[in-house]
Amino acid sequence: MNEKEIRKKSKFLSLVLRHQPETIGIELDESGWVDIETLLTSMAEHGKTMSRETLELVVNTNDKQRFSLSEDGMRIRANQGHSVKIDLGYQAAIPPEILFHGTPQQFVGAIAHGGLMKMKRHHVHLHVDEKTSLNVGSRRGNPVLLKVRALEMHQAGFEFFVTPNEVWLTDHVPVVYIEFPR
Ligand code: HQG
Repeated sequence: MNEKEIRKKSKFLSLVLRHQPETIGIELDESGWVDIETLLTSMAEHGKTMSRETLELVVNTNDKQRFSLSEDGMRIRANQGHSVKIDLGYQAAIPPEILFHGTPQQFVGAIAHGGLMKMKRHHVHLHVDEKTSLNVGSRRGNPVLLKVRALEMHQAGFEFFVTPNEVWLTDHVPVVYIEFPR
């Protein structure tokens, strides 16, 4: 299987494990998990047949570790990025001093007014490194790198969560904690 095919399968898994499980008639539990047998059977019934080996390949080679298997290997879930209502159960954590957020140029004006908002997702997504953030921002336009004074926010009582693949999540970043490039 080539990279393009793997990416396509990963996108499909993101769709059903984060946004629209109903397209293949499955339900996620309250923490976002689904039984792998159920998932693969339902995919096959909807013309999206995938073997267990392929599923594991997609999970293990994923550039951003988007998915996790349960410890017993029976279940799978997306690590973050859901629009369906679930509770990922991540621990609150103390963020580093600075976290980054990459956004396309066309959103910067709105962010300068309302701060960073979670939009359709459950949280605002922040990263520890500039490169990842710039990649995120470049998906929809010319990327602009915003710096968030995360530790200061934490000290002021804002809650942060960290995912297994080191995406930092928070509810809202008020404008005062954002440094915009000049
Ligand atoms: C922007 C991908 C207007 C925000 C990536 C972003 C990431 C505002 C967009 C992960 C705003 C939402 C998350 C405001 C924020 N006014 N626009 N007040 N506040 N925005 O995709 O952070 O491939 O929901 O800057 O790699 O871009 O899914 O969030 O541009 O890690 O695994 O509104 O998604 O990972 O877009 O991306 P998104 P994001 P996956």
